[in-house]
Amino acid sequence: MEARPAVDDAALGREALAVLEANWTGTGTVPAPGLYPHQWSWDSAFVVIGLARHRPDRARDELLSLLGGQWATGMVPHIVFHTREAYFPGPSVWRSQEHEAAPHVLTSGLTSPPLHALALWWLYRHTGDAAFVRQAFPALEAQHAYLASARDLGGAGLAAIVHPWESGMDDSPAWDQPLAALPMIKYGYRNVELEERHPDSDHDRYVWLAMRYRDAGYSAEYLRDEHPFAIEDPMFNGIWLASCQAMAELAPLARADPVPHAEQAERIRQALLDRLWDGCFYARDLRAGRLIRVCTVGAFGPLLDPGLPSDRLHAAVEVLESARFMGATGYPVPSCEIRAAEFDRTRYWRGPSWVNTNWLLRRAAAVHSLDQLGQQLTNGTLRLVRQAGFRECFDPFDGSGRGCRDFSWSAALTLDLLA
Ligand code: 9WN
Repeated sequence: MEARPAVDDAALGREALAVLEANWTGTGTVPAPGLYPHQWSWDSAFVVIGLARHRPDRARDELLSLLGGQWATGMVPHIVFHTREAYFPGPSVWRSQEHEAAPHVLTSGLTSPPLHALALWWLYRHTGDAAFVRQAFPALEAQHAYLASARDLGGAGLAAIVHPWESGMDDSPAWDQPLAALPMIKYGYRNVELEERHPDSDHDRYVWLAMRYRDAGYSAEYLRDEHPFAIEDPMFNGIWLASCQAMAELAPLARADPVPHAEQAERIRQALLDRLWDGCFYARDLRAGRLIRVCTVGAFGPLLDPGLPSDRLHAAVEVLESARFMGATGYPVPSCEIRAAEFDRTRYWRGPSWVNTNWLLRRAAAVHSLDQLGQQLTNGTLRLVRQAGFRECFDPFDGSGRGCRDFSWSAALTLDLLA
């Protein structure tokens, strides 16, 4: 494992700010130099959270720049292409410019976990900038209205993801079964970096799914009636619920009605409990009509809800602290339970620990006053970045770094953990 010279908190904070400075393009923060040369949606929300105390000006620019990619439907895309840097799949695959609802800036056609209202709330909490809340609020209201209308494919109050990329956890074992049910596609697109991340067949299926949606004109009716991948994910919906609660709290500042946002949060809570709970939260495959019984870090998304009934909270925390997750590894929190056949400590969302999910779980611990758990998550995460740097993800057993270096959300959330 790579050794780094010991750094104190102040030096670590300076390093984190330097990474974010280097990854700022003048319009937005790229997730990492090289592999990810554009603005990714939930990455940006994490950057806003991390910069809230230190660079509120930059945090505001980051959020507005991302929201500049919002479609007239309210959809906030998972990638905004501010530059011409090559990336696959890039603008020529998504062809957003051919869609009447798309903005001038080029974007992908998919969305991503709706963390943005929680990020705005975080920024307000640290700056008290009500004018900015008023400015950003309508776009986030539209984002939530889009999810409620175009993505409630199960009709019960949850938003469905229609592509693994929309989960932010693209190669999670939770998507193995629904992907395997798709036809075997062979495009033979070659991208060495992506091939290291995903087996060929998965990548071809990712592209095929995206192109089917595109060719159907990114239509909500097509998603409802035909699209073969539709999943209610507990992390996506747990984040959405937390963002609805954030909207309810911010609404008075924006001279808006908090009630619809609070009601939306309650609908999501009820649907999470009714549809995704069976001893822990699982994703539901709407096309196969069943739960996907592999327990991943996504299972803990609903813990972000302060109103989660205490029996479910305690049962879920027991799983989190057990030898299935944190109890068995030296570092928090493996992205898949380690006893699952699919667990792989070396491959992205199939085992490694991530700073962003650790941060979300630490937030969940804070809303439930689980102080010891929160401290364990904070200390373990800081230990990872101190030892291995701001890597994309980490081996949960020995803490060694994996994926990209100088990864923006690892740096941004470190700033928050140090505060
Ligand atoms: C596909 C940018 C993104 C993150 C996701 C992470 C990864 C892309 C990929 O990188 O996804 O969008 O190439 O696998 O899984 O969470 O937003 O950092």
